[in-house]
Amino acid sequence: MKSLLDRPAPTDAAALTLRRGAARVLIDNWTGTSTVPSRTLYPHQWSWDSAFIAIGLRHLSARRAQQELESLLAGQWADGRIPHIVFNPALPYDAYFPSPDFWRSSAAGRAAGAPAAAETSGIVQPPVHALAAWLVHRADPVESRRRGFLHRVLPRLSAWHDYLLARRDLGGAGLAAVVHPWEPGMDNSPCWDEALRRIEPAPPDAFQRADLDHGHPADRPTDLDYGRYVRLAADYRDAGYDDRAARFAFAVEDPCFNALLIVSERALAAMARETGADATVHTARAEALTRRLVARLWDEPAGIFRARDLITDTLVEESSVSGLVPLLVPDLPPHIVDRLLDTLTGPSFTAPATGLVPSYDLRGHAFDAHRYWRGPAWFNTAWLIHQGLHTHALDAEATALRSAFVTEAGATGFAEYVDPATGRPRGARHFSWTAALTLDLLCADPKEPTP
Ligand code: 9WN
Repeated sequence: MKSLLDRPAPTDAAALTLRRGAARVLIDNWTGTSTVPSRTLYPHQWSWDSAFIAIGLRHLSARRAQQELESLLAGQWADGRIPHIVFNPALPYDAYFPSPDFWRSSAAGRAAGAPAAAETSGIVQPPVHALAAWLVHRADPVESRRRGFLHRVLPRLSAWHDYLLARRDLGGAGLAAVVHPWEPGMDNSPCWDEALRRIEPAPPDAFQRADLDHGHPADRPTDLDYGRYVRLAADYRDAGYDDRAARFAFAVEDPCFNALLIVSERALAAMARETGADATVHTARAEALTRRLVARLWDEPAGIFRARDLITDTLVEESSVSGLVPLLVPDLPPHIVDRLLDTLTGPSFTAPATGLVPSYDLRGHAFDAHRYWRGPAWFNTAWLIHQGLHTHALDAEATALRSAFVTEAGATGFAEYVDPATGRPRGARHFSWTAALTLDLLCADPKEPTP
């Protein structure tokens, strides 16, 4: 990619207005060291949000994009995990639930290597970070080299992947498992319903939700779901966040999570080549992960990747957008790419009103156009699928999705998600990753290859 100064400024008036609007959201949500997903609903730093945000910020300031990732990495644990939230110590506990006094990371996570200087959660989110770091480097390689950015982040990102592949290989087959519905980032997906039914919820008076102060109850998970989220997180905390000691009641191999790990391993290989380090370990891992993803999670009759529930060792018979994200993986067998495209463009995932991709099968029994990850269309998954379509030279489909994305992002004031049937905005507005990824689609070269 050319450096920022070498790239032509956009001349189209509508694109310029959108670009300014997206930049405004990112400026308003910047805290001085990182970007909050939303000033109201999510006032701390979130892990995969920061990666998506850095991908957009690189078009405004490569330096700030580096800082976004490095501030997140400052919350990394000694065992390699990148926590899903790094808390802002200046905010009161009731700004978000679960708050630092619930996670108690610096005390309960001490043996697992939680930092003493920052309070964080103890669970993780999808590994988009190495992909983001590579894209940030590519946006301004001169500035990146001058600041030694890759030299600083490569060891930390390698340790993060080592953690996932060693401590989180709970199925013993070489894929990373998630142990809480917040970890795959698609918290309330119907994919987790069956597994969650086995969990005894925490009693309602044991916790106080903060999300309903800012979000509409119809858009958010139910109290019963929250009770189960709390139970799972508290049990993990009480086991010292120790993956070898904890007895996980929820353990799943998720296709989106593992596809992102593959692409991020490829990004680590690219970073290693760039810095003169050994890339072969990362290339070999990406190849092995790709084979395992196909062997363990591809559902041939359904034409989509599915989550594997490790407690029952069965594929979860629900189709969600997570199962389409592996389009990102360059070395997928060609017939799988063809089948994924059929599913993406078929009746289960075609939302004519918006042209975006619903988070769950439009014809599925649990489809809900408003409620969190149970149907609404999200912009981060659209961006990932857009990159995947380009990866497989499906340029016409990628262009159509890009156009739907920028139209809906602009029309909804950078909403967190939209009703795929009407295009109405839902959840938070001025949502950071929607703005950041809009900027990326407006500014990045669509032919820039995925690592
Ligand atoms: C819990 C911040 C996060 C996203 C997740 C999204 C939502 C949190 C919540 O918001 O989750 O982590 O309170 O619902 O599901 O993907 O990272 O934007």
